[in-house]
Amino acid sequence: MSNTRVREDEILEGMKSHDRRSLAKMLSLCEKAPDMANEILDKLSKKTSHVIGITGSPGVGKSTLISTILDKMNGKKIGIVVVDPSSPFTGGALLGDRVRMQSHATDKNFFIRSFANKGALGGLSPSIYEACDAFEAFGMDDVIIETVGVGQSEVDVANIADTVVVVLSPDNGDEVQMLKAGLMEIADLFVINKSDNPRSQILLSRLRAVTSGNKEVPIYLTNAVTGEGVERLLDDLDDRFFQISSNGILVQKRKKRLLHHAQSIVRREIDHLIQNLEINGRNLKEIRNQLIEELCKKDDQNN
Ligand SMILES: Nc1nc2c(ncn2[C@@H]2O[C@H](COP(=O)(O)OP(=O)(O)OP(=O)(O)O)[C@@H](O)[C@H]2O)c(=O)[nH]1
Ligand SMILES: [Mg+2]
Repeated sequence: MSNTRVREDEILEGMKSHDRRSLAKMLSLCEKAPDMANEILDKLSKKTSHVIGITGSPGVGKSTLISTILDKMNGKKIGIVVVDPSSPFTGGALLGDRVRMQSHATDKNFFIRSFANKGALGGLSPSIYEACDAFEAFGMDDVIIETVGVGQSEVDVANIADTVVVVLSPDNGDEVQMLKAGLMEIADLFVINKSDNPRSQILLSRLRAVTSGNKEVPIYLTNAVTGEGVERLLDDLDDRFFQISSNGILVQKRKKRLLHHAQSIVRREIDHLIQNLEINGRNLKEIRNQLIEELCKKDDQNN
């Protein structure tokens, strides 16, 4: 048997016996060798976890909220995906996030994993779909995905999450005015975090005014540092999962997720083909570099 096959079998067996090291390997495969990851995942039965996307502008308190949520999870098994905001917007805050969240990393019920945000146009990395499947195959009760609400990633998160939580904060000036239509559309519920800031009440009334007339989107006020309001949010998240499981919405969401996952696999294959394409013995990178050089030369001559 080849080494790769032995490794695949080890991961498969490890996943079945809830071995955390195997889950770690599985998640690395999701990122580095998604085809192999999918092959293993196909052989595993999956729990339907509640997949919760938590999105919002940089610094609104998403990671702090997730840490507080984890504090309150008595015995629930949770997988957490933090989409590495490798953009200049939030690069600095990332280390802080990790430190806060990592205080939970040794808890055997939680598994935290960062993913590079390398999807096209700032969208989510396609490996997130496989990572989500891996957490479900491991038997997690909930899967939480933190993404920064800039670019395409917040819209993408709606393609994978069963419930999208949009977090706002009174720190960010008039956030309601800044709320992009896309974010409004994908929100299943809003959280106004940093309720200790008195301006949160103004934000609440503005948000109520903007959302009235649209679909009913509940709004929660939380203080992620003290935990105020977080329990109510968690109870309602559980209730919502129960509701969407029984009224057919979850089935629709899962169909949508499958479709987007399939599209992401096709896109990844095409990307791979393009990367490896050769024209007259030269790959695309060489051709592109030569083109850039020629264009720069022309530009120099014109100036
Ligand atoms: N006063 C107050 N501060 C908070 C609250 N929640 C978070 N913070 C602080 O806000 C800052 C940013 O919190 P993070 O949890 O890193 O925010 P984030 O949304 O994950 O940020 P990015 O991942 O960079 O987008 C930290 O200094 C937190 O301590 C809150 O409810 N009240
Ligand atoms: Mg964060």
